[in-house]
Amino acid sequence: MVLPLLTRIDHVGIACRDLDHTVELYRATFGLEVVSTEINEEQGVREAMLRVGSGAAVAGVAAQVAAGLANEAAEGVPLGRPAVLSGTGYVQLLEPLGPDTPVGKFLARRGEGIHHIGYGVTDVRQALSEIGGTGIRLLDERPRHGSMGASIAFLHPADLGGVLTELVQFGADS
Ligand code: V0V
Ligand code: CO
Repeated sequence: MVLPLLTRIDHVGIACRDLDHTVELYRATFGLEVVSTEINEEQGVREAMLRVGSGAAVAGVAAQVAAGLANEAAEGVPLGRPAVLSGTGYVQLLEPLGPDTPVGKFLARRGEGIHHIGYGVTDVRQALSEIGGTGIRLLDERPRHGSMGASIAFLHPADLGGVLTELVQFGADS
């Protein structure tokens, strides 16, 4: 097994009642732009992915660090936190397709807010096998179709401290 199984934070899923309104809120407040909008019937959602961070800016900071400049001088990033300097993540805004869907039920029970966290994995099938072997309940025994062509699978929140957890693999046939 290659550890750790989780390679990055891919996205934070946020339940909302009105996708268009919430997209506009994130654009007006943070300047975030939508890179993908999809309807996923199987998951019961209309969802938008908003990219946080850009490859160019990350590369710029990384180059400064590689050149030996103090991190504090380069963007005020403290030393010893390379994760801050690399990678791109997403905010996933989720509007339910109906009340009897995962996000519809969540909204009725808890209201708007953070619904799940999605972590990158190298091989979602392998990760499911490894994680299932630890006794954590798998909500998906096999990968499903996710946003932007990813293969995804969910783990039960009751076994993970109340956090609905999603595994995300890009570049696989799901
Ligand atoms: C429900 N519960 C949650 C939760 N949703 N806890 C933490 N985070 C959540 N998001 C708790 C709820 O408070 C109850 O706890 C208990 O689970 C049962 O609630 P329920 O309303 O009766 O719901 P269930 O059991 O029918 O379904 C809950 C699960 C379901 C998590 C099993 O939502 C599910 O299978 N979700 C996975 C699929 C999904 O969420 N898809 C939408 C995102 P107490 O009160 O009993 O303690 S799609 C997506 O992210 C995509 C496409 C992508 O990223 O590409
Ligand atoms: Co998600």
